[in-house]
Order: sequence, then structure tokens, then C-alpha cells
Amino acid sequence: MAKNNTITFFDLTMATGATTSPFVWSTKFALKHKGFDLDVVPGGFTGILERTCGVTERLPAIVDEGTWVLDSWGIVEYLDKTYPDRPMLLADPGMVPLIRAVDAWFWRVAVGPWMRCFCADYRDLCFEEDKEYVTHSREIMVGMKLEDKQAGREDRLPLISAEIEPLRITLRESSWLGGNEPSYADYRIIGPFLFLASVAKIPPLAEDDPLRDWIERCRDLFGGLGRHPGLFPLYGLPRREGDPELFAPPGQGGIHKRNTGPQSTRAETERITDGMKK
Ligand SMILES: N[C@@H](CCC(=O)N[C@@H](CS)C(=O)NCC(=O)O)C(=O)O
Repeated sequence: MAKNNTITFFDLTMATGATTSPFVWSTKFALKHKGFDLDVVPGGFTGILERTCGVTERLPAIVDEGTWVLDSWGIVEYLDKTYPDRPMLLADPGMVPLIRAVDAWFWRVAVGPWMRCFCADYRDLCFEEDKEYVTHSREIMVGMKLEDKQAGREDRLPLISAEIEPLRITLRESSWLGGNEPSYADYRIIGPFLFLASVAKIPPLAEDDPLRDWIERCRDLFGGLGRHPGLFPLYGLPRREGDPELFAPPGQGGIHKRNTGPQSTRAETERITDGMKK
């Protein structure tokens, strides 16, 4: 399998050459984690069916020594099953439902809303031949003209930033979503951030966002896989008057702090009892 250690990878890019799809980004990282070289078939949204010899109209897709594998999750399952002697993407398959839950939450609170904040830029950054199709299909998706959907994003971006606090809470305590080492959990979530970087003509995250450290460490993996020159800066979102906090300070109790006895919870108890005897 995988002659010369190389797998054919169907990319989906903007005219900048930067990969755009979250699913395609996550898959690129997954293939590199397994140690493969990629024979990249470049291209945009038009002609996917033709490029893949009629096999699929959606990407990612890979071909491993004549075996076609479709779907981002399908590819991960295939890679771990076919190459168990290489670093596992999901060492514990029991993690899959949890990663799916985090992924679904992230799409709901951030990826979908970011897509709507940058939908006209997304179209403008496409290859010329993709623009008509992307305009038509995305206007059906969002139910209006892309410019109208994108309008007012300065008011929405701070809210999205605030919504993704659970990621910050987790990554304050752990270097990677995969624990001590990056795993597919990390690749699944960095994919959407790199999609964002492929379209974000204005920054969506604060300059000092605590997620920056993890995002930049992910981008450095595999020789700087996430550092294509066509990507836009992610940091620099200003906090205007009336905006929510773009990210929260470290929390005090509850999920934020381990209970190691009364000493560890005293400050919180005193605050919520405010002099009242417990
Ligand atoms: N369930 C699929 C979803 C793949 C998918 O929807 N890919 C999008 C890119 S984000 C695509 O190829 N779109 C082509 C189009 O819009 O015509 C997976 O996880 O791979």
C-alpha cells in the first residue's frame, strides 16, 4: 500500500492556493500525522466530479494505491485501520463520539457563524470559474445575497469569539485536545480555524486571544503545514464599547477549579455566602 509512501490527495483551494474547506484541512493534517507524502491534485469548487473521475462531488477524497476513500471521517477510519503500525489518529476509538460532539458544538457556535460573516469574501477569493457556482449555491444556503448576509459582521464577530470559551478552558489545562500529543481531535478543530484564515479579510480573534498559542503550535506542525502565504491574519479583532469580553479570565470555581478540600474552595464559598454562615 501507499507506493513510495505517497497518497493522492484532492485539495480544495481558493485562488490564493490556500486550502479552504475545514474538512479538507483536517484531512491534510491527518495524512501528515500518519507520515505520508501527498500527491496533491489542486482545484477549486468547479469540476470536482470530473477531477475525481466521477467518484465524488465533495472533498476531501484520497486515493491510496488505487483505493478511493471518501469523507473526512471515512479517511481517518481507513488510515488507522490500514496503517495501525503508524501513529494512531484516534488511539482510543471511544473518543470518536466525544470529538463528534465537540465538532458539532463548534460548527453551531462558530464555524457556521464565521462562514456567514465571510460568505461574500469567500466567494470573492474563489477561482474566477467558481464564482458563479459559489454565489448561487451559497445564496441558497444563507437565503439572501452574500453581501447582505455578511453585513454587520463587526457586531457578530465579538459574540462568536466569546462563545468559544470552552476551547480556551480546555486548552488552559492541556497542551493539546489529544492530551500530551496532538491527535485527530486537534486536527478536527484546527481545520475550521484554517478555513477561517483562508477567508478572514478582517481579523476574527483578539490579538491576545489565549487560543493563539494552541492555534500557532498546530500551524507549525509537519513543517508549518498551516502556514500557507494565502492565509489571512487571525488576530487583531478590536473590542469596541458595548462588545462582550472577547475571552474570559481564568475561572474561579465549578468546572474551572479542582476541589482539593475546603482550602481550595474557601474564596468561592465566602464570595457566594457573603458573610452568611454555611
Ligand atoms: N461529510 C463530508 C463533507 C464534505 C464537504 O461537504 N465538503 C465541501 C467542502 S467544505 C465540498 O466539497 N463542497 C463542494 C461544493 O460546495 O460544491 C466530509 O466530512 O468529508
